Amino acid sequence: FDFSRAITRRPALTIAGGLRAEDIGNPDFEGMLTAHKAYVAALKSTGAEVIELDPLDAYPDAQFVEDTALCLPQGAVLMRPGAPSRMGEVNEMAPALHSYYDTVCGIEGPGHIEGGDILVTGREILVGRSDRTDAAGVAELTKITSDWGYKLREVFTPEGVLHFKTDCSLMDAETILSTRRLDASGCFDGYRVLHVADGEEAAANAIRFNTLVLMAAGFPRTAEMLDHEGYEVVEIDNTDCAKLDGGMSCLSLRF
Ligand code: CIR
Repeated sequence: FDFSRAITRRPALTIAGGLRAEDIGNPDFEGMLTAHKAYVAALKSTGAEVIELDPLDAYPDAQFVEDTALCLPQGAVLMRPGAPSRMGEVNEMAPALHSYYDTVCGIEGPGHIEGGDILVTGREILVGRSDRTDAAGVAELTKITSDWGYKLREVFTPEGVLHFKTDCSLMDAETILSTRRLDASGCFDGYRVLHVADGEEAAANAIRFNTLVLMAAGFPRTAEMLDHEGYEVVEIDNTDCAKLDGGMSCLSLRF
């Protein structure tokens, strides 16, 4: 959770074309832009460099940059999204990664894997199989990361949940913030687990970024619990991103 950089991409005017599991109305472009600016400002306030890429009108989900790559100290791995409409976002991300990394490799397929399903902890890489991430994608990533000395463990994203990290986030090397439903699967046994408050499941997609925890606004009991645990919480309006199933982690690649 110690990062010197983050890559973000400003939302495109075409955001209403973004994917969503359930239609609860179109996101508002201005609202999303304002929230995005607050998100970038919070990242920058920790002293990190934030690279802000231009919007991509052809890819309405492209602001959710996290799904296009996995950034590790040894190198970056370009993903192979399970959502066909998001496949082209990967090539759009490649140049930015090449300018910061000597080693950039990619998932060649036939499998699929999206960054939202990958949680890197202090001791391992957890990858949740989901509708977007399959066994072949996990196997290909395992090969790459084992060469870099990582232990990768395949786990499962709960039914009906978009990504593994929709339901969890890393608070520090040993501490995970999780929904009860995900923790009940046993995938975090051996970690210190903090549960989001019941009814506040959408608060689980947070990020620890240097000294801060960025979380979606509107989940007061979870925010208070994190505050009591000693974390410095910054709340960001996630109203419009939530309409596209997006949250705090999706909006940046952190390294
Ligand atoms: C999608 O369905 O792919 C986008 N509308 C939302 C992606 C959110 N990404 C993430 O949780 N890592």
